[in-house]
Amino acid sequence: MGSDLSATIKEKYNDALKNGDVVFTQSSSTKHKDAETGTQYLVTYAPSLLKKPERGDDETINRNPFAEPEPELTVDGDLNDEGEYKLLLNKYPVVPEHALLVTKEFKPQTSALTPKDLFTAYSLIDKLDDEDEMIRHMAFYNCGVNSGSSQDHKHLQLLKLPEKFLCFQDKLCSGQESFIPNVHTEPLQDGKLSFAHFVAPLPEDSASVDEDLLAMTFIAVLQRALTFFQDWTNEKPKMDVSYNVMLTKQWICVVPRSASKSKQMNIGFNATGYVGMVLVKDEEVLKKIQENPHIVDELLLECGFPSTAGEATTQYHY
Ligand code: B4P
Repeated sequence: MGSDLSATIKEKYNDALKNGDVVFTQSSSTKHKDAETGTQYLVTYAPSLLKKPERGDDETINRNPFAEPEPELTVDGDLNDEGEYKLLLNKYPVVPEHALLVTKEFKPQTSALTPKDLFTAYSLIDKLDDEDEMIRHMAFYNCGVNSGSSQDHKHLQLLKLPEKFLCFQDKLCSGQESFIPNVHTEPLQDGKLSFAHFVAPLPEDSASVDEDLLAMTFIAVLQRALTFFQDWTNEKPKMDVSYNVMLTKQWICVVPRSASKSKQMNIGFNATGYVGMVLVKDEEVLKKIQENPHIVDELLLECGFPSTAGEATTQYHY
């Protein structure tokens, strides 16, 4: 499909939308700045999603929408003719042309990303991004029950990033050379944010990015995230391993997760929340965030783990 991938997705999406095969959710988005951390949040308010069934509801049990996806949503039934992936449209997008990279064979959403998963996602972003037009995409993977995922068949998601939106990871990586974290060099973490997140900048030139580089970088950041699930104290022996992976052409980030939803407010997060894109379904929550955007940082901490910025890995048991 090459460079016309973007046109193929657009055409498929427009047809599916027109024919009612894609169910687009209307929303309104506003930007808010957390004065304490300097972080920008894009808050998307979509009240109609409150009615959507969630993980665990009767309607969501025993149904795998990716086993035999609707042809109307299938952008490519065998991506790159490799027999490994399908590229689908998200049936319930909030952002147009939201695509899903799904394994052809069933694999669980709790399994780690493989070098091939990472490189396939990176190659798709590389085809879809347009530097001249300032069009950027992010691939993300919600792994494990506390990550915000609702489907158990392994899938990554591909989303166009909002125009003129800088994720905190962009600021963190700005002006940084790419590197693979190791025992001497920690992944980047923004010391102002309260929740743990591990970021590594990627090479500027996509020709220098291959499966090995992505795999080594991913494993290095993932290992830091997995530290939180090592049962050193036996305090939480049954905690499920859950994390979010976010990948752009500029960086890769892993965020360990302790909960999919907040207990203090009616809001949950998937990977998008941990780049500052906050989906809100409840009006009360929207009002609270508007009054004090710093609440988002507190909620992200509640659903994640405390930051380890400034600590050496040995200090947090890596
Ligand atoms: P998961 O990883 O399992 O779950 P999710 O993206 O967190 O979405 P969820 O379903 O929990 O919905 P939510 O209310 O949080 O991904 C499964 C994906 O498969 C979803 O995208 C789902 O829509 C899609 N899907 C389900 N049935 C399908 C079918 N039959 N065919 C094809 N695809 C199917 O979020 C609602 C929507 O908004 C989701 O699409 C979500 O990805 C998106 N979203 C969440 N936060 C966002 C943000 N901040 N900005 C933009 N979009 C956002």
